[in-house]
Amino acid sequence: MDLRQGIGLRKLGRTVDEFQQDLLSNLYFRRGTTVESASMRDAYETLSLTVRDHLAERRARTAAAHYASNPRWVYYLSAEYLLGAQLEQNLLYSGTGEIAAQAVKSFGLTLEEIEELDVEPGLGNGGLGRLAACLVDAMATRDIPAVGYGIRYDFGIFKQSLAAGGQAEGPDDWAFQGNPWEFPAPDDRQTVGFYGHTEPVPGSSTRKVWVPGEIVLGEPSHMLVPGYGTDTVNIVRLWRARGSEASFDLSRFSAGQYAEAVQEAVRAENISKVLYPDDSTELGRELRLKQQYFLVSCSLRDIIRRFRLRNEGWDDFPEKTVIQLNDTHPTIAIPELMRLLVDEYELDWDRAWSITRRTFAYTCHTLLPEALETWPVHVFERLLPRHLEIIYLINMLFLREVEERFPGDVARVSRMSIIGEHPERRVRMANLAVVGTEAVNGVAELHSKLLRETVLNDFADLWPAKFQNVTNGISPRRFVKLANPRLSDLITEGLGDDGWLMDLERLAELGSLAGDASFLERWRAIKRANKVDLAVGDPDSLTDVMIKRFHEYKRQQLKLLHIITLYHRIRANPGGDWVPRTVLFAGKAAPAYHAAKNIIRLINAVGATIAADPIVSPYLKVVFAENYNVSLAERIVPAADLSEQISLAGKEASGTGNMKLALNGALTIGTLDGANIEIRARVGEENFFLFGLDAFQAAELQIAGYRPWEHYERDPELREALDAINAGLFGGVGHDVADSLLGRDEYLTLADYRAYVDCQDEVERAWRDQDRWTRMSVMNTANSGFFSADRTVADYAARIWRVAPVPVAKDH
Ligand code: NBY
Repeated sequence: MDLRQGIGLRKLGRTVDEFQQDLLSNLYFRRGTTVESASMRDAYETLSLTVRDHLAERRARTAAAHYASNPRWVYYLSAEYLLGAQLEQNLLYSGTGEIAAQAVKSFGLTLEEIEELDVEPGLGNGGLGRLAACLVDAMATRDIPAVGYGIRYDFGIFKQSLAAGGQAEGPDDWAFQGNPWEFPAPDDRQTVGFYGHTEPVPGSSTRKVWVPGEIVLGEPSHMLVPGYGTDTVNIVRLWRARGSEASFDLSRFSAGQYAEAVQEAVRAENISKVLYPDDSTELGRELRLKQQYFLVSCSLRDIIRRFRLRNEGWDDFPEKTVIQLNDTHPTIAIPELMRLLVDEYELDWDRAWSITRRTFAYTCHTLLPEALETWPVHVFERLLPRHLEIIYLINMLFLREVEERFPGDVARVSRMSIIGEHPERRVRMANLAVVGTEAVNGVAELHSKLLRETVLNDFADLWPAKFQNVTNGISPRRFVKLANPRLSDLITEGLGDDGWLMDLERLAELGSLAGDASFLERWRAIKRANKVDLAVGDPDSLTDVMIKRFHEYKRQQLKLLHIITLYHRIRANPGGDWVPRTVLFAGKAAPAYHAAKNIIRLINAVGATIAADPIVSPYLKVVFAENYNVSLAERIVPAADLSEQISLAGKEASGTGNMKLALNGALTIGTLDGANIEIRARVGEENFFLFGLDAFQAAELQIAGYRPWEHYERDPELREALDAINAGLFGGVGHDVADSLLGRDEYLTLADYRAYVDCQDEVERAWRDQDRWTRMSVMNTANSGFFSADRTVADYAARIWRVAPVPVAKDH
């Protein structure tokens, strides 16, 4: 009998009583404990398992639908996923929130207290990792057959705390008490090789045999990724490194050499031990390249296994498979697929290359030249000798093509080469990613344009059709419905139903309510209530937030100069009619990025000086919230009045926090950078505070020769701010920050200072008219529907992936 057709599952609880029974049965049979002896942890695990079952049931139907249709699959390869807390999300997506709340109440518990035990898997650094999470959410919501592949790091992004006003880092042992959301799948484990040497294959000029010097196992587990308002449940499959059974040396153990006995296993397991905190400049650390290859090797074999379950031969592979590379981190997948096809499956080179190129697509997330990954050739040669040979051959054939198109253009050939020669020989991963893929995209209009015109200009000349834009987006479920329930209810009431959660452009209908006084009153009351919940400052003050990774190009230091200027103005005129402001910073700095950590230190020093000042503190408060992560973002975003998006134009690829804040009714003060430009175009110039140089002007200024010192001399308020730092007003902290601004000021902070401060004065004028402000706030929400990740995914699906949805049958 075919189980897939005949037997249905016993129904999962849909009433409070049934849900209670499911809880009990999971408590007894899966937790192995009793009501009398259950701990809070048992309650959390039991509830999670019970909710998970609802998704797992949908997962089974999803798999059946996918199996039946043998569709074209999207495989998203990403070294990072910032999935956020799971319990609250899965209660919502499974539609069990109400009955679960009542069921746990009968045990004397509340959902809120149980949710506090839910630890978010911090398997990413920032925007790139959170984008991956929003895209897999949207792919499931759009019924696209997809698998996200990643690494199951034992330790996620470090925990940040403040010690003496500076950033301290601690380990993030996120799964220390277990993770009820993942399913281990040891049968699908893979074997990965490293090091070793290659040997020729007699009679073949392209095939080689790679004899690795180290073998590591990759063991997958998956987390469920439910769609919203649909029955699709996709998965994210995460690989964890293990030593093989043979890696335990019993004879050494017996001889008392305990550390030596396990050293090989430890070495293997270190591969997935810890997420690299983006150090912005690549230090060429071998372990990171090992992680990348580990992810790629396990994932490609899994993708091929899945393909061969359903198909024969290789010609269909690019028809049935698209592999999206999330930045260059998984780019070794290109030579790895070539190696598998040529060496292991014995395809000839040209056929393998044609398949490979048609299978991959690449998303770039940066414009900073120093953030483009390169690896020293000698590191590659040692760790992945066969891959380096393949890269050399790819490069030789590619450069031949370039020479034919641009005869005699030696400079162009050396710029485009996958191997850079100076100052040392390095593999340029972005070049490899462009050469080995069918489509390349940036993440906002300006970013994609600058990629074509600057960083990847030579490639765009050669293959103009390959380059596309797909503007980023965010999940409205997590960042409006879950984060901001009050606003969600008001929106649903205003629009008449909650269809906007799957069709965010419908928010435009709110525009007509922006003239309704009672609607505005409620809108304002919600913002205030969210500020009360956040509890960082006076809820009636202007809550001004800058929440993102710390990086000089993002210019937290510009915000700081503005704060110091406000401080001076208030001190000079204590009786003035000042707009009370609470400035909230949150974000992590890479542990080795000293300039960014110095800015954090100065923020806290300035905050302390202000807090201790009886004249200024009634009007101005500076708060640094520790350990910014997805959960904290969900609390801050709904409470923000003003969103700081003040990067130097031409540096921020897109930004996604800017979208979350605008969608929740914060007004943006920002430069013409990344997606700010598209936000402004949609919400309207009159509802956006624009200032500063544009990308073109910034580049011109750099070329003409920028002298920050002149701004210091010309602008008394700026001079006063920098002098105050250097005079030790903030506990002697910040000389390094001031020196860097007066020295090179790489990101033109001083050049934009006056425009920024004047624009902040505009902000305060708008704030004084609360009706006007609230209307502007509504218009921001109403016109941000474009920034749904559902739209982003629809764009990828139509223009890059060429995939169609596969609906999953409802359970009857
Ligand atoms: O990707 C961010 C961009 O800065 C932001 O503008 C964009 O909105 C977002 C999504 O497209 N990039 C980003 O978050 N990058 C990283 O987190 C990252 C992580 C690791 C490394 C480099 C960058 N690394 O080299 O290890």
